[in-house]
Amino acid sequence: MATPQDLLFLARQDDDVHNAIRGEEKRQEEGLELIPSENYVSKTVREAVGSILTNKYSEGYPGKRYYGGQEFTDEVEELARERAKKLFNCKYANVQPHAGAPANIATYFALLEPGDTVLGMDLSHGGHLTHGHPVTYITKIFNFVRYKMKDTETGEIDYDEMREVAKKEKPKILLAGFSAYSRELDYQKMADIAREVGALAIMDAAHIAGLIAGGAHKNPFDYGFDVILTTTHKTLRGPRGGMILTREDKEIAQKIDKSVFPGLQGGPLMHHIAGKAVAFGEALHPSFKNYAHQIIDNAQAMAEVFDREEVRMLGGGTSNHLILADITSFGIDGHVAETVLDEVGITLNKNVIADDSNPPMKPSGIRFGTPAITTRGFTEKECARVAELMVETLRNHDDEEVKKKVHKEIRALAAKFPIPDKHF
Ligand code: DSN
Repeated sequence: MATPQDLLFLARQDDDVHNAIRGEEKRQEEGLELIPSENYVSKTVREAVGSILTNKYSEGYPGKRYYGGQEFTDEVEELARERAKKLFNCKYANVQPHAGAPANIATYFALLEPGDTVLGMDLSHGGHLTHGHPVTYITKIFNFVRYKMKDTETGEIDYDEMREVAKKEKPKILLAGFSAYSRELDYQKMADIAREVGALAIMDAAHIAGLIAGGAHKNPFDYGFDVILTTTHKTLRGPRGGMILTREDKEIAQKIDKSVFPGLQGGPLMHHIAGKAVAFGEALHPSFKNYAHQIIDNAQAMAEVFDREEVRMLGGGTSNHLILADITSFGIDGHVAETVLDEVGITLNKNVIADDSNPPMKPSGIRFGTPAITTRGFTEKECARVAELMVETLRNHDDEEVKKKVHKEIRALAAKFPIPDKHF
């Protein structure tokens, strides 16, 4: 983790913020991060994000900016774009979205007219808020319809229903992607359905971008997908941010550029774009392939333990980095499970399960995954042990002695695998 010198000025000048950061540093170092959308960036990425690039306004795109003094910002953004294109094998990249949600929203505005329809995954079956949940403003502008899993025990998507809904609703976008789904999608089937109804095929790869970049999962572009939306800070292990990739259609890419700026955002966060460039460079390194595969092997090792202990997993296990477990068999809800596991040094999140009858703040499930602990160097052996400790804690959720014992073992594991400054 960060050495004390990293915060030298902060330590001298602002005790309050300094102490809060030190507290978080300790929390990250001493606990295990199992939130599947989190990761640990390298110190190299942190140096770029903490750089003087934060001082610069750069509205526009390389070679076409609204302010002067852009020779180095242009270089940084070009590096990020070129590396992203190489990673995902596509022709166009917009690296300016501040996060995943603005990337998705900018894409809707680029490619849809008000009232147009998007067919995406139901939230309780694994989809994301920005795929059309009624609490979001985009549902006031666009029409969202949903597909679901056919079988929650295998995770198989109901592609027949998807085709029927697509034929009836005539979506302009068929949206793949998820934030709480543990299996791989059939991109060929989805691309075929999109073509059949004249929709664009778009993948929200926010969660699995690193698995795709590392060759551990299929690349939707290889099946004719038009656009990939993603965050950069999950399995891709970059700084917080978003990105939009276009396979080959220049007109689509130009519409997306205009939609990100000036349509939705103002000045790009050039320090974050530099961090993205560094992270993409790291993901291009051969060792990233091992990392991506290890994430999945580790998640499967955890799933094996849950299976053995007869804890129900949505989708019956995992083919990616995450597990969504129904923990009602322990006689608790997801909120209690999250709290109890936090007490023993394991951070994860409560989550709704398919067609959950419980409310989102007290749902029936927990969601956890392996991107961050894999960065720490955990292999199947340590991951299986963590899963055993999770089950033991959940079974004995009100036994203080058991929790104390588990916490001690978690701290020892965390100490044995410190968060690395370098990824290769
Ligand atoms: N918050 C992210 C996640 O945890 O999946 C998605 O927005």
